[in-house]
Amino acid sequence: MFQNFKKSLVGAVALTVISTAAFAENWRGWNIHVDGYPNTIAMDKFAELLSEKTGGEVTLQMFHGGTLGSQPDAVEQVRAGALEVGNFNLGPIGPIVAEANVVSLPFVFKDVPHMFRVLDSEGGAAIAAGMAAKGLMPLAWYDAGARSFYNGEKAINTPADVTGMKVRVMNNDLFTGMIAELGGNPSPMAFAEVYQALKTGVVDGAENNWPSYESTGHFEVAGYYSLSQHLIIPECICVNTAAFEGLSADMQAAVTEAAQESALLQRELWAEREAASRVAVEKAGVVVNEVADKAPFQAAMAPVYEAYFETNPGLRPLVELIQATD
Ligand code: GTR
Repeated sequence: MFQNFKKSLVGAVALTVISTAAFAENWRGWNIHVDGYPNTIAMDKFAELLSEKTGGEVTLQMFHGGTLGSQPDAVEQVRAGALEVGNFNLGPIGPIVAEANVVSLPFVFKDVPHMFRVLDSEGGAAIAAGMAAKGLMPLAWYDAGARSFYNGEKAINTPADVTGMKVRVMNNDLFTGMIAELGGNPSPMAFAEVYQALKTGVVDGAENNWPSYESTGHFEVAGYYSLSQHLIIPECICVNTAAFEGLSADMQAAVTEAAQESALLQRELWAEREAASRVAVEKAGVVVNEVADKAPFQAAMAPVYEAYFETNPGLRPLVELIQATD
Protein backbone atom coordinates (compact mmCIF):
# COMPACT_ATOMS: atom_id res chain seq x y z
CA MET A 1 0.00 0.00 0.00
CA PHE A 2 2.78 2.33 1.03
CA GLN A 3 4.73 1.16 -1.99
CA ASN A 4 1.79 1.95 -4.24
CA PHE A 5 1.38 5.37 -2.72
CA LYS A 6 5.07 6.05 -3.25
CA LYS A 7 4.84 4.89 -6.83
CA SER A 8 1.87 7.07 -7.62
CA LEU A 9 3.54 10.03 -5.93
CA VAL A 10 6.60 9.56 -8.08
CA GLY A 11 4.31 9.27 -11.07
CA ALA A 12 2.52 12.49 -10.19
CA VAL A 13 5.78 14.36 -9.71
CA ALA A 14 7.11 13.05 -13.01
CA LEU A 15 3.89 14.07 -14.73
CA THR A 16 4.09 17.58 -13.32
CA VAL A 17 7.66 17.96 -14.53
CA ILE A 18 6.73 16.73 -17.99
CA SER A 19 3.68 18.93 -18.25
CA THR A 20 5.55 22.05 -17.07
CA ALA A 21 8.27 21.33 -19.61
CA ALA A 22 5.71 20.72 -22.33
CA PHE A 23 4.04 24.07 -21.69
CA ALA A 24 7.18 26.12 -21.04
CA GLU A 25 7.61 28.90 -23.55
CA ASN A 26 11.24 29.64 -24.29
CA TRP A 27 11.26 33.03 -25.94
CA ARG A 28 14.10 34.75 -27.74
CA GLY A 29 14.52 38.51 -27.63
CA TRP A 30 16.23 41.13 -29.78
CA ASN A 31 17.92 44.30 -28.56
CA ILE A 32 20.23 46.58 -30.52
CA HIS A 33 22.15 48.12 -27.63
CA VAL A 34 25.47 47.33 -25.98
CA ASP A 35 26.18 46.10 -22.45
CA GLY A 36 25.51 48.67 -19.77
CA TYR A 37 22.97 50.61 -21.88
CA PRO A 38 19.74 51.24 -19.93
CA ASN A 39 17.66 49.12 -22.33
CA THR A 40 20.10 46.22 -22.16
CA ILE A 41 19.99 46.16 -18.37
CA ALA A 42 16.21 46.58 -18.34
CA MET A 43 15.63 43.82 -20.91
CA ASP A 44 17.79 41.46 -18.83
CA LYS A 45 15.65 42.44 -15.86
CA PHE A 46 12.55 41.67 -17.93
CA ALA A 47 13.92 38.17 -18.62
CA GLU A 48 14.63 37.63 -14.94
CA LEU A 49 11.19 38.88 -13.83
CA LEU A 50 9.51 36.80 -16.52
CA SER A 51 10.92 33.54 -15.12
CA GLU A 52 10.12 34.61 -11.58
CA LYS A 53 6.56 35.77 -12.16
CA THR A 54 5.55 32.92 -14.46
CA GLY A 55 7.17 30.27 -12.27
CA GLY A 56 9.41 29.34 -15.20
CA GLU A 57 6.54 28.81 -17.62
CA VAL A 58 7.82 31.65 -19.79
CA THR A 59 11.55 32.23 -20.16
CA LEU A 60 13.44 34.69 -22.32
CA GLN A 61 16.90 34.50 -23.76
CA MET A 62 18.08 37.97 -24.76
CA PHE A 63 20.38 38.67 -27.71
CA HIS A 64 21.89 42.12 -27.32
CA GLY A 65 24.01 44.32 -29.57
CA GLY A 66 21.89 43.68 -32.68
CA THR A 67 23.48 40.22 -33.10
CA LEU A 68 20.21 38.90 -34.55
CA GLY A 69 20.11 41.52 -37.28
CA SER A 70 19.03 45.07 -38.05
CA GLN A 71 15.98 46.61 -36.43
CA PRO A 72 13.70 46.55 -39.51
CA ASP A 73 14.54 42.85 -39.95
CA ALA A 74 13.97 42.08 -36.28
CA VAL A 75 10.58 43.83 -36.37
CA GLU A 76 9.59 41.49 -39.20
CA GLN A 77 10.92 38.47 -37.34
CA VAL A 78 8.85 39.27 -34.26
CA ARG A 79 5.78 39.85 -36.40
CA ALA A 80 6.32 36.48 -38.07
CA GLY A 81 6.99 34.72 -34.77
CA ALA A 82 10.57 33.73 -35.70
CA LEU A 83 11.50 35.75 -32.59
CA GLU A 84 9.06 36.41 -29.78
CA VAL A 85 10.36 39.62 -28.22
CA GLY A 86 11.96 42.89 -29.30
CA ASN A 87 12.90 46.15 -27.65
CA PHE A 88 11.96 48.36 -30.56
CA ASN A 89 11.98 52.05 -31.27
CA LEU A 90 8.63 53.01 -32.80
CA GLY A 91 10.41 54.80 -35.67
CA PRO A 92 11.02 51.67 -37.75
CA ILE A 93 7.56 50.32 -36.79
CA GLY A 94 5.77 53.33 -38.28
CA PRO A 95 5.96 52.13 -41.90
CA ILE A 96 4.11 48.95 -40.85
CA VAL A 97 1.62 50.37 -38.34
CA ALA A 98 0.00 53.64 -39.40
CA GLU A 99 -1.25 54.46 -35.87
CA ALA A 100 2.24 53.97 -34.43
CA ASN A 101 3.68 56.38 -36.97
CA VAL A 102 2.09 59.41 -35.30
CA VAL A 103 4.90 59.37 -32.69
CA SER A 104 7.43 59.82 -35.49
CA LEU A 105 5.96 63.09 -36.70
CA PRO A 106 8.63 65.70 -35.96
CA PHE A 107 7.82 67.91 -32.95
CA VAL A 108 4.53 66.11 -32.26
CA PHE A 109 5.32 65.87 -28.53
CA LYS A 110 6.19 68.87 -26.38
CA ASP A 111 8.57 66.85 -24.25
CA VAL A 112 9.06 63.35 -22.82
CA PRO A 113 6.49 63.70 -19.99
CA HIS A 114 3.93 64.78 -22.62
CA MET A 115 4.75 61.67 -24.64
CA PHE A 116 4.15 59.42 -21.63
CA ARG A 117 0.87 61.19 -20.80
CA VAL A 118 -0.31 60.46 -24.34
CA LEU A 119 0.87 56.85 -24.20
CA ASP A 120 -0.94 56.33 -20.89
CA SER A 121 -4.23 57.60 -22.32
CA GLU A 122 -6.61 56.98 -25.20
CA GLY A 123 -3.95 57.87 -27.77
CA GLY A 124 -1.62 55.20 -26.42
CA ALA A 125 -4.42 52.64 -26.50
CA ALA A 126 -5.05 53.39 -30.20
CA ILE A 127 -1.34 53.04 -30.98
CA ALA A 128 -1.10 49.78 -29.01
CA ALA A 129 -4.18 48.33 -30.72
CA GLY A 130 -2.75 49.16 -34.14
CA MET A 131 0.52 47.46 -33.25
CA ALA A 132 -1.14 44.37 -31.76
CA ALA A 133 -3.21 43.95 -34.92
CA LYS A 134 0.03 43.85 -36.94
CA GLY A 135 1.62 41.19 -34.74
CA LEU A 136 3.56 43.46 -32.36
CA MET A 137 1.94 43.57 -28.94
CA PRO A 138 3.48 46.40 -26.87
CA LEU A 139 3.58 45.45 -23.19
CA ALA A 140 5.40 48.50 -21.84
CA TRP A 141 6.95 51.75 -23.04
CA TYR A 142 10.60 52.70 -22.66
CA ASP A 143 12.05 56.21 -22.67
CA ALA A 144 14.32 57.15 -25.57
CA GLY A 145 14.59 60.86 -24.81
CA ALA A 146 14.73 63.39 -27.61
CA ARG A 147 16.75 63.08 -30.81
CA SER A 148 18.96 65.92 -31.99
CA PHE A 149 21.25 66.52 -34.97
CA TYR A 150 24.98 65.95 -34.93
CA ASN A 151 27.69 66.26 -37.53
CA GLY A 152 31.41 66.80 -37.92
CA GLU A 153 31.39 70.26 -39.46
CA LYS A 154 29.43 72.89 -37.60
CA ALA A 155 26.78 73.75 -35.05
CA ILE A 156 23.25 73.62 -36.47
CA ASN A 157 21.08 76.57 -35.48
CA THR A 158 18.69 77.02 -38.39
CA PRO A 159 17.24 74.85 -41.16
CA ALA A 160 19.66 76.54 -43.55
CA ASP A 161 22.50 74.87 -41.64
CA VAL A 162 21.12 71.47 -42.70
CA THR A 163 20.88 72.46 -46.36
CA GLY A 164 23.11 70.29 -48.51
CA MET A 165 24.02 68.03 -45.60
CA LYS A 166 23.82 64.27 -46.01
CA VAL A 167 22.06 63.03 -42.90
CA ARG A 168 21.50 59.43 -41.82
CA VAL A 169 17.97 58.62 -40.67
CA MET A 170 16.14 55.49 -39.53
CA ASN A 171 14.01 53.72 -42.15
CA ASN A 172 10.81 55.72 -42.35
CA ASP A 173 9.47 58.10 -45.01
CA LEU A 174 8.65 60.64 -42.32
CA PHE A 175 12.35 60.97 -41.53
CA THR A 176 13.49 61.20 -45.13
CA GLY A 177 10.75 63.82 -45.65
CA MET A 178 11.92 65.69 -42.56
CA ILE A 179 15.52 66.00 -43.83
CA ALA A 180 14.42 66.83 -47.37
CA GLU A 181 12.20 69.67 -46.09
CA LEU A 182 15.22 71.10 -44.29
CA GLY A 183 17.12 71.05 -47.58
CA GLY A 184 19.34 68.11 -46.66
CA ASN A 185 19.93 64.73 -48.32
CA PRO A 186 18.38 61.97 -46.24
CA SER A 187 20.19 58.66 -46.08
CA PRO A 188 18.26 55.79 -44.46
CA MET A 189 20.71 53.31 -43.01
CA ALA A 190 20.95 50.61 -40.35
CA PHE A 191 22.15 51.78 -36.93
CA ALA A 192 25.20 49.49 -37.03
CA GLU A 193 26.53 51.15 -40.19
CA VAL A 194 26.37 54.75 -39.03
CA TYR A 195 29.76 54.96 -37.31
CA GLN A 196 31.68 53.96 -40.45
CA ALA A 197 29.47 56.12 -42.63
CA LEU A 198 30.22 59.17 -40.48
CA LYS A 199 33.89 58.33 -40.30
CA THR A 200 34.36 57.86 -44.03
CA GLY A 201 32.15 60.79 -45.02
CA VAL A 202 29.41 58.66 -46.60
CA VAL A 203 27.14 60.85 -44.48
CA ASP A 204 27.91 64.23 -42.89
CA GLY A 205 25.67 63.81 -39.91
CA ALA A 206 22.98 61.85 -38.12
CA GLU A 207 20.51 62.35 -35.31
CA ASN A 208 19.94 60.55 -32.05
CA ASN A 209 19.56 60.89 -28.29
CA TRP A 210 22.46 61.42 -25.87
CA PRO A 211 22.96 57.77 -24.81
CA SER A 212 23.03 56.41 -28.38
CA TYR A 213 25.31 59.24 -29.57
CA GLU A 214 27.70 58.34 -26.79
CA SER A 215 27.46 54.52 -26.63
CA THR A 216 28.03 54.09 -30.38
CA GLY A 217 31.09 56.35 -30.38
CA HIS A 218 29.45 58.61 -32.98
CA PHE A 219 30.65 61.58 -30.93
CA GLU A 220 34.23 60.63 -31.83
CA VAL A 221 33.56 61.21 -35.53
CA ALA A 222 30.82 63.87 -35.38
CA GLY A 223 31.72 66.37 -32.69
CA TYR A 224 28.95 68.97 -33.01
CA TYR A 225 25.71 68.13 -31.19
CA SER A 226 22.88 70.64 -31.70
CA LEU A 227 19.85 70.40 -29.43
CA SER A 228 17.11 70.48 -32.06
CA GLN A 229 15.11 67.81 -30.19
CA HIS A 230 13.00 67.31 -33.30
CA LEU A 231 11.90 63.75 -32.54
CA ILE A 232 10.68 62.24 -29.28
CA ILE A 233 9.93 58.61 -30.05
CA PRO A 234 9.05 55.98 -27.46
CA GLU A 235 10.30 52.42 -27.48
CA CYS A 236 8.44 49.26 -26.56
CA ILE A 237 8.86 45.84 -25.16
CA CYS A 238 7.00 44.16 -27.98
CA VAL A 239 5.89 40.54 -28.03
CA ASN A 240 4.61 38.56 -30.99
CA THR A 241 0.84 38.92 -30.64
CA ALA A 242 0.02 35.25 -31.21
CA ALA A 243 2.66 34.12 -28.68
CA PHE A 244 1.18 36.48 -26.09
CA GLU A 245 -2.40 35.56 -26.83
CA GLY A 246 -1.55 31.88 -26.64
CA LEU A 247 -0.81 32.28 -22.93
CA SER A 248 -3.40 31.80 -20.18
CA ALA A 249 -4.89 34.96 -18.66
CA ASP A 250 -2.76 34.48 -15.54
CA MET A 251 0.42 34.12 -17.56
CA GLN A 252 -0.47 37.16 -19.69
CA ALA A 253 -0.88 39.19 -16.51
CA ALA A 254 2.46 37.96 -15.16
CA VAL A 255 4.26 38.75 -18.43
CA THR A 256 2.72 42.22 -18.58
CA GLU A 257 3.66 42.91 -14.97
CA ALA A 258 7.26 41.87 -15.69
CA ALA A 259 7.36 44.23 -18.68
CA GLN A 260 5.93 47.14 -16.70
CA GLU A 261 8.46 46.66 -13.90
CA SER A 262 11.25 46.49 -16.45
CA ALA A 263 10.04 49.79 -17.93
CA LEU A 264 10.10 51.50 -14.53
CA LEU A 265 13.72 50.45 -14.15
CA GLN A 266 14.56 51.50 -17.72
CA ARG A 267 13.15 55.00 -17.19
CA GLU A 268 15.22 55.50 -14.03
CA LEU A 269 18.38 54.24 -15.72
CA TRP A 270 17.59 56.36 -18.75
CA ALA A 271 17.47 59.59 -16.78
CA GLU A 272 20.85 58.82 -15.22
CA ARG A 273 22.46 57.77 -18.50
CA GLU A 274 21.18 60.79 -20.44
CA ALA A 275 22.92 63.09 -18.01
CA ALA A 276 26.06 60.94 -17.80
CA SER A 277 26.36 60.63 -21.60
CA ARG A 278 26.20 64.37 -22.04
CA VAL A 279 28.89 64.92 -19.43
CA ALA A 280 31.08 62.24 -21.01
CA VAL A 281 30.93 63.58 -24.56
CA GLU A 282 31.44 67.17 -23.45
CA LYS A 283 34.47 66.05 -21.55
CA ALA A 284 35.72 64.39 -24.74
CA GLY A 285 35.47 67.74 -26.54
CA VAL A 286 32.06 67.66 -28.17
CA VAL A 287 30.64 71.12 -28.92
CA VAL A 288 27.03 71.30 -27.76
CA ASN A 289 24.68 74.09 -28.72
CA GLU A 290 21.10 74.91 -27.79
CA VAL A 291 18.87 75.73 -30.74
CA ALA A 292 17.51 79.07 -29.56
CA ASP A 293 14.63 79.19 -32.03
CA LYS A 294 13.03 75.90 -33.01
CA ALA A 295 10.08 77.58 -34.74
CA PRO A 296 11.69 77.61 -38.23
CA PHE A 297 12.38 73.86 -37.93
CA GLN A 298 8.78 73.25 -36.86
CA ALA A 299 7.38 75.43 -39.65
CA ALA A 300 9.44 73.53 -42.22
CA MET A 301 7.66 70.30 -41.17
CA ALA A 302 4.22 71.40 -42.49
CA PRO A 303 4.60 69.45 -45.77
CA VAL A 304 5.64 66.33 -43.82
CA TYR A 305 2.38 66.52 -41.85
CA GLU A 306 0.37 67.20 -45.02
CA ALA A 307 1.85 64.18 -46.80
CA TYR A 308 1.12 62.06 -43.73
CA PHE A 309 -2.53 63.15 -43.62
CA GLU A 310 -2.90 62.60 -47.33
CA THR A 311 -1.84 58.96 -46.94
CA ASN A 312 -3.63 58.50 -43.59
CA PRO A 313 -6.69 60.77 -43.54
CA GLY A 314 -8.22 58.71 -40.74
CA LEU A 315 -5.37 59.52 -38.36
CA ARG A 316 -5.88 63.26 -38.17
CA PRO A 317 -8.01 62.91 -35.00
CA LEU A 318 -5.23 60.94 -33.29
CA VAL A 319 -2.70 63.66 -34.07
CA GLU A 320 -5.15 66.31 -32.87
CA LEU A 321 -5.74 64.31 -29.69
CA ILE A 322 -1.99 64.28 -29.05
CA GLN A 323 -1.72 67.99 -29.70
CA ALA A 324 -4.69 68.66 -27.39
CA THR A 325 -3.25 66.55 -24.56
CA ASP A 326 -1.73 68.82 -21.89
C1 GTR B 1 18.36 54.51 -30.88
C2 GTR B 1 17.27 53.50 -30.60
C3 GTR B 1 17.49 52.27 -31.44
C4 GTR B 1 17.67 52.62 -32.89
C5 GTR B 1 18.65 53.73 -33.07
C6 GTR B 1 18.76 54.20 -34.53
O1 GTR B 1 18.11 55.66 -30.13
O2 GTR B 1 17.26 53.14 -29.24
O3 GTR B 1 16.43 51.37 -31.26
O4 GTR B 1 16.42 52.99 -33.39
O5 GTR B 1 18.37 54.83 -32.24
O6 GTR B 1 18.97 55.39 -34.75
O7 GTR B 1 18.67 53.37 -35.43
